[in-house]
Amino acid sequence: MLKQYLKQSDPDVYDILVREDRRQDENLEMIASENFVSRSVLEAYSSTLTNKYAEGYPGKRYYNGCEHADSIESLAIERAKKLFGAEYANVQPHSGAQANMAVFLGFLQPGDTFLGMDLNHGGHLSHGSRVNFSGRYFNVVSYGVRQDDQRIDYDAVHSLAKEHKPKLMIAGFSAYPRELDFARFREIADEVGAILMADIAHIAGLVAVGEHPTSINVAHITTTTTHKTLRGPRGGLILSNTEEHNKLMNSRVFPGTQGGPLMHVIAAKAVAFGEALQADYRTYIKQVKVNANVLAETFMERGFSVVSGGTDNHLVLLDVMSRGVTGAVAADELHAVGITANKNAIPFDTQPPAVASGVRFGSPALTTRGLGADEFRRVGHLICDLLENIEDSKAREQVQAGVRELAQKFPMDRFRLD
Ligand code: DSN
Repeated sequence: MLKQYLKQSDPDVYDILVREDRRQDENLEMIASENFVSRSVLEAYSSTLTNKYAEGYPGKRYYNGCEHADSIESLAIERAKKLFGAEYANVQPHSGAQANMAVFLGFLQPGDTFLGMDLNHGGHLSHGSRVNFSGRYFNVVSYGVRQDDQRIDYDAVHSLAKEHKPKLMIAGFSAYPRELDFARFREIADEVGAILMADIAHIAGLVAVGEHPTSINVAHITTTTTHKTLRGPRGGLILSNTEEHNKLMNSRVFPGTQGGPLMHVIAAKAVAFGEALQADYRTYIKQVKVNANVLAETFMERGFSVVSGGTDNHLVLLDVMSRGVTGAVAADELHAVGITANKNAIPFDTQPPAVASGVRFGSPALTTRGLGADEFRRVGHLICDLLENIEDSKAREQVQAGVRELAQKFPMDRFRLD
């Protein structure tokens, strides 16, 4: 419906949107942080709630006319609490970074020290990168992974915490393929009197269905995005366990860091949380893990080096430099044959971030599209075929044909409103 009007009124925008639909149809989406939302999520997202200003919280708004905004936000909160087994939820953050900013504003003063995972070892921009607000306004101490097995060195985290006495510690990542030990993080946080924030943006879907140990009631505060494994609209979420922390987080989201909430996005979050509470979502998440594992195994069978020797979650970090190709070249070459993934630093990378030695792959989007273990094995081989024959145009054509065949076998129509 939406696009039929747009086609008439604004053909320029319409054309771009149709081209994006086609791109999603024709390519295999393997960016670990992306997914495909359902039609129901899209419908809620494109609802007239986009027109409504609703500063404040349900029952305590600054403007009138918020009765339905109140209902939808209350429903989203209840579903989020049920899904994660949390006492309190704030569904207003526009993104994961905004959720994190609200936590920093709640527990830290400018110049205070916090401990987060190094971006180059798999952390996130908002966990203390020098170019991000988190690194500009606070004193950042970073932890990383061990060189030998590329897993988080909890003893080193412990030593850093004792030495620097951070006020806040972050357990979370954007490129770490292994389970996080939230209980160990909390033990360390308690010893030094720090608040523990778990950022489960990548693994929220796994946590929700018990396919990754939960951070709820282990960390003081949990932040997440809603659009990665959780398969909802783009956005953020904060979960907490006590009334005191809930009040603090609410005030730091609004008026602390945001103005009016995006009510149409909150409606779409409610739909996505409802979907994640269904039994088939658990089946989906289990398949996400199986598929990522198959991909890692395929890479290793073909002699490629995979960071940490495999995966426990939805992502695989492939060390392409060990085969003489940079992450940037590998990601561009993959893009040229229809596989979308991103270059990524690997731990102890010798290349600058814009070049990088790795490529990060994720299974969430293609699993939603319907690909199973056999297809992921096939995709893994196609990726290796390309990376092993980067100069060979015939090999490239064969890989491209394989990608096209898979894409056609799993059509995307059911993810569209028109
Ligand atoms: N851009 C996201 C990711 O790809 O992990 C994190 O913000």
